[in-house]
Amino acid sequence: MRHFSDPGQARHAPQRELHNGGWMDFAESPARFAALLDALGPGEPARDFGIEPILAVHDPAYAAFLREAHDLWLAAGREGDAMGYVFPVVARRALALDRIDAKIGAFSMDASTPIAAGTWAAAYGGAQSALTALDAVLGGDNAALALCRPPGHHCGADYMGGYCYLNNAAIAARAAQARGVRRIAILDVDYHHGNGTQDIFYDDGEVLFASIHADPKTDFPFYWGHADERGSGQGEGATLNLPLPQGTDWSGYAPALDTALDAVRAHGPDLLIVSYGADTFAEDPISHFKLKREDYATMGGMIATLDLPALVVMEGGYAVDALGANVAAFLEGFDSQSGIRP
Ligand code: SP5
Ligand code: ZN
Repeated sequence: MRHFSDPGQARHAPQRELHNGGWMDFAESPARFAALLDALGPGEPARDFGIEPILAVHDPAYAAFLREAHDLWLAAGREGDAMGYVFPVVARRALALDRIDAKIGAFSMDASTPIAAGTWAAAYGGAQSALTALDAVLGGDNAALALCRPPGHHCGADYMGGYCYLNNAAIAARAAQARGVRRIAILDVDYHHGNGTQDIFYDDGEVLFASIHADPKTDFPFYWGHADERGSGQGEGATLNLPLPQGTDWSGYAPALDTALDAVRAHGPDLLIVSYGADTFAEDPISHFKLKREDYATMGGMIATLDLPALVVMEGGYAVDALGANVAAFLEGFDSQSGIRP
């Protein structure tokens, strides 16, 4: 399958993140993007579909904040990356606070999603990559890959978190709907639960969100991704969470993937969006599953047997030296089974 990206995606380069009570080097580094381009080749450039498809998902006030936050940070006399340290649990948007720290807290869910000088350019470029890859699929390609970076699945309509600023999968889903493809399945195979994507489509019965991830009882993002979260209102039953324990290898993963694929088939979508994270890899530095490289080929092949037009959107994966090969294995597995009916 063809792949798409925007050179601006390299411009997001925060220095460090806060967790477990201390600072560590920012795991979602520009080196990830370079590794993907090294392994897969340069691919094709994203086209610019403008801000409108982004605002079909994200609150305009949140998008404006993302755009200006680093400038406000510098104007407040700060150095380095903009980061929050107070997070409201009540009245999240009831107050229009001017101070940069108050804005960051109101628009975020964690302290490991810093805003650097190039963050907006990279997030915007990544969203355009997803829209360009979607356009390839709607134009007749059976599948396309968007090398989004930063990732997207942790951010909601009006909050950032988990290294994510714009929800690329959600933006593509809404853009597809605007072009008449109403029924969509989003399959999220990143190690972490895609809480932002779940939030955006929680009440929506047209968009199935099915996710396989580390049990939030032990892993980020903790407050979402439990098996009893199944959607609400019109979306009741259109959210499927399949949490798995730390240490899960392919023998534990494959049955969950079968369950998720059954749910996708039952939903009867006209488009599949895969939120693909390679942080399920055994050697991932921040995660605790035990998948091997060859498992990604099997995974890609199983997903291809759905025989649906597919947009693959890059999410996490922090074993930088192995990332390109892990994504390539997924693509090879997918492409080898694509067009073969089960
Ligand atoms: C897109 C994506 O994969 N985001 C992940 C965000 C995870 N952020 C918090 C990670 C905390 C990991 N702590 C484990 C420490 C290992 N020594
Ligand atoms: Zn992840």
